[in-house]
Amino acid sequence: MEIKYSVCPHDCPDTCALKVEIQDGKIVKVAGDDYHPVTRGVICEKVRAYPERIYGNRILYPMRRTGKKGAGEFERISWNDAIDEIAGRWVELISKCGPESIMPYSYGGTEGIINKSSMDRRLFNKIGATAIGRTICSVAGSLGYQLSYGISKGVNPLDSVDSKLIIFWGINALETNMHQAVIADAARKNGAKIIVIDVHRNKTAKWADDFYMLLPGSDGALALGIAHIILRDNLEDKAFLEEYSFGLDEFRKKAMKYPPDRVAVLTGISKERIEYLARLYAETKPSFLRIGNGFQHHKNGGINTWLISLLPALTAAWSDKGGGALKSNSGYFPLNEEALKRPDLIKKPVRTVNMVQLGKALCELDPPLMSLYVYNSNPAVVAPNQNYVIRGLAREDLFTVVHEQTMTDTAKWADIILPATTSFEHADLYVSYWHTSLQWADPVIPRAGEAKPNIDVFKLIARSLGFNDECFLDTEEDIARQALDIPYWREKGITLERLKKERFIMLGTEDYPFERGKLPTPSGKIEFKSQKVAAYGFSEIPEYYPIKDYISNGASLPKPDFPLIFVSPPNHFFLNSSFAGVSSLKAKAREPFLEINRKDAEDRGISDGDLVTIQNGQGCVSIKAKVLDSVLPGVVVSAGLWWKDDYINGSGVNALTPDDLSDIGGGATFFSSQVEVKKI
Ligand SMILES: Nc1nc2c(c(=O)[nH]1)N[C@H]1C(S)=C(S)[C@@H](COP(=O)(O)OP(=O)(O)OC[C@H]3O[C@@H](n4cnc5c(=O)[nH]c(N)nc54)[C@H](O)[C@@H]3O)O[C@H]1N2
Ligand SMILES: Nc1nc2c(c(=O)[nH]1)N[C@H]1C(S)=C(S)[C@@H](COP(=O)(O)OP(=O)(O)OC[C@H]3O[C@@H](n4cnc5c(=O)[nH]c(N)nc54)[C@H](O)[C@@H]3O)O[C@H]1N2
Ligand code: SF4
Ligand SMILES: [Mo]
Repeated sequence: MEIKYSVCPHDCPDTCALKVEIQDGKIVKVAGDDYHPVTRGVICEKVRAYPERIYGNRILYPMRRTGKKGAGEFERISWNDAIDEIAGRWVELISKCGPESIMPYSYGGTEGIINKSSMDRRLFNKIGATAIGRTICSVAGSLGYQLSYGISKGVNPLDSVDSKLIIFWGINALETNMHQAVIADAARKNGAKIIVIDVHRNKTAKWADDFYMLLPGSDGALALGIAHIILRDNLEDKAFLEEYSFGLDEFRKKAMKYPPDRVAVLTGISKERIEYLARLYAETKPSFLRIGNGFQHHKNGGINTWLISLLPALTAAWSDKGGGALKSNSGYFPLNEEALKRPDLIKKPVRTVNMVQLGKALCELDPPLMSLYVYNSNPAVVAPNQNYVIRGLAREDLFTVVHEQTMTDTAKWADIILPATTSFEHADLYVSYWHTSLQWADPVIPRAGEAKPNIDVFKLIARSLGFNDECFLDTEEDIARQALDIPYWREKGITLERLKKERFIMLGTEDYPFERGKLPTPSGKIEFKSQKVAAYGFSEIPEYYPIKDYISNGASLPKPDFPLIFVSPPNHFFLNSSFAGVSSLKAKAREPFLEINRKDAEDRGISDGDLVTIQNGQGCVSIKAKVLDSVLPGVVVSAGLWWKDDYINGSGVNALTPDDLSDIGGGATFFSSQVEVKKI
């Protein structure tokens, strides 16, 4: 038995350090690294099941489509043939239709910097391919938070153990950020109170001390209501605000328009409960707001995140260790993006497609996209407006390449499938968007079959296309060195050599956003008023815009036809759509189901366990209903992201989600979906 160390590559805030047990060259157990101060030997059950994922249904060699598009019939070919075919088709497309007829599509399959965003960007920049805007996850919330603080930096989660009030706002931490829940539990043992604000009673809400169930997308109204009470009752920290904030006077006028009785109507929370929450927040120190992705997947998600992120400024929560907020901590990891991605290789400006609107891009773009190269993503399952995405992938004249570890719903639509290594089979550099450790992982097992890491494939294609730039020869270690080659890392004495020796390096918290006078906002202060937001077409003082002002999917039909808001958050047992092909995890997750409130169920003659259809102008999903009081009337919830065949009618939750864009940043609006539910 051999013990080796690795890093979890998945798109999860925890970025766990892993301890891997290996027998006869095979992984037999994946556990948490006991030495890592955040992981502390504990990981989720998804990654504990990894041996099944590595040695289960892997794609082991390159394949070419033999049957009809989407039929899933393929023949084995050699790597040489696969690369020749891809390069050959692209050379032809570039000369006939121009380089912008080719487009990459990727997201967070691996969060390793090297295989996520280095050689791929170089190659597609050099080609002059259509660019992809990677907006599917967190852009609206990140930009919203940055309107306040100028950068994605917040509380070091390890410090939140000292907090006395922890609010999980739109985050199902127990399932999606488990180590934050572990830390919160330790804080609770020291007397902290844990509160959850969410649209349904999820696992985290059941575990918390108090739960506020509100109407989808009404978070901005709640934040204004809390601000109203704090300012009305003189509970704000005047000295802190005087020194570190900008635009408070005008914000105060706005907040005064949100008294508790009005906010109660907008949010569905009673005015007494709103009063209680605001006082508790203002009077408990340190207070920590863990801001999640839930509400920023609505059409008003960016501005709502801005509003929520201003609350810790009102109370000067930032002044205490363990106090403040945390949306994303990616700002602690600046990298040398120019060296990684080589934007200088772009010869002339190219068009950009928003990844949220893949169906539209494939079906409507003029001049059309003629080739799609998918890696690190499973758009047939994860992208909104699924039926439109499938219509695009089904185009006979679209040359689709999918580089994958397993036979996903997207891979079935490929013309060429390429086998990808897992993170245990290749080296990479890892940052986290939650904790503050930089990590390195070497491969710990041999590559499965003929699988190759992303960067190797991009290098082969570059060579085949005759690209001689030296950057197409770089190894993983070359790229990692380039990524860290900026003053930030040099000043901290952090090099690849040191990282490889130490495996992980924890950064300090000296760069907190409230660091005196150094905020990278236009005013240099926390902004209650923003000039930047005008660029998105909103007023300089944050306002609450209800989602119903934006809702448009199924707009061709009158709104009363789709009176329910449909929320489809991620699944405890899967990581987005990854792991939804792992049998033991699927068995634990049982089957997809819909949570519906008793009143909505009664109105529709639906009983617990009935089969129902969820429908709107875009699609229809057949599913089992659970009648519960865990959601408000008017709201239905179904956790994703099962693969399509696991639904009775072969249609997943994203058949119902809109490809409309969020208020700021062009983000995804998965949860602002309108539907009707009917008994089958
Ligand atoms: N087990 C597991 N962990 C994961 C993932 C996974 O798929 N599975 N995915 C990873 C990824 S990529 C991400 S981005 C994160 C996402 O993890 P989170 O930040 O937790 O975000 P979500 O789970 O999308 O939504 C969180 C909660 O917000 C609620 N919500 C929906 N609309 C609203 C609203 O209007 N207001 C409020 N207050 N709440 C609302 C949802 O019901 C849900 O309970 O998790 C990561 N971790
Ligand atoms: N309805 C609804 N839809 C959602 C969400 C939701 O909450 N509700 N969440 C959204 C969010 S927040 C996100 S981040 C997206 C996530 O969407 P994706 O980033 O597409 O996430 P995954 O479903 O995990 O798919 C990643 C794929 O990459 C593959 N992969 C892993 N490592 C490698 C590698 O090294 N090389 C290659 N070539 N492939 C690799 C995996 O096998 C997997 O199939 O989904 C979004 N979709
Ligand atoms: S998915 Fe998240 S919690 Fe699970 S091992 Fe990976 S980083 Fe840790
Ligand atoms: Mo995400």
